[in-house]
Amino acid sequence: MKLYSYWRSTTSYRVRAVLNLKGVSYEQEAVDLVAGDQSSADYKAMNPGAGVPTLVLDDGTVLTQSLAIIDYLDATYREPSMLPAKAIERAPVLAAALTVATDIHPVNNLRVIAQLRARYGAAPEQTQDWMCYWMAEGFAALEAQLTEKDGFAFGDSPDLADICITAQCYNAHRWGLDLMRFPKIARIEEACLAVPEIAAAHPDRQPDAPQT
Ligand SMILES: N[C@@H](CCC(=O)N[C@@H](CS)C(=O)NCC(=O)O)C(=O)O
Repeated sequence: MKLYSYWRSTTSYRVRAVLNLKGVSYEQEAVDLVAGDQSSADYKAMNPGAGVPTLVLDDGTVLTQSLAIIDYLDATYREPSMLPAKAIERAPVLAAALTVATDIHPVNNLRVIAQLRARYGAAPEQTQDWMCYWMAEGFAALEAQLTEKDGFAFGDSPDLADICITAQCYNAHRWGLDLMRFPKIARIEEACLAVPEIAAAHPDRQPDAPQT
């Protein structure tokens, strides 16, 4: 299978982490978001949402939306599971993952920042303030939801919430949000990055990341 992704994309990071945890082999095709590759006609024919990731299966089936891709992977490659089997335990994990995926990420997306700049002339410090404001709002809500004791968000192995949180932490560092204010989240990131499969999904380790 082929994953269309961008090294810095947190939604791509989520899917890479799950593919790695489940031991699924895949090739990556870089979609350069800064160059605007996501808006090309060819790419939009595959992913009309003009975002990464897109997963193309070996039979040519195209999957979009990181959480839908993860759901497919979780149903197809059962171990390790990304969600608890019991509905009562699954709900809080999904709630935490969705806090990242639907409350934080959309207002922090590249296209939103581009519009803030283009329509309102936002200066770099204003876009940084915007990014950190929404991440801090979401992280404060998350911090109150998580049952983390000394490691993962809810259980004793990484689940969907851990993956979404860890990916979002990359963006938090990138934009200068101090994670000391969110000790559970900081510990979750540390625990997740100690897992080799998740560490291998980190943006800096992707083939399209700038080589330093
Ligand atoms: N909800 C979608 C969001 C996909 C998305 O927009 N990804 C970002 C990168 S993290 C992107 O491609 N942005 C491109 C843009 O805003 O132009 C998902 O979870 O897959």
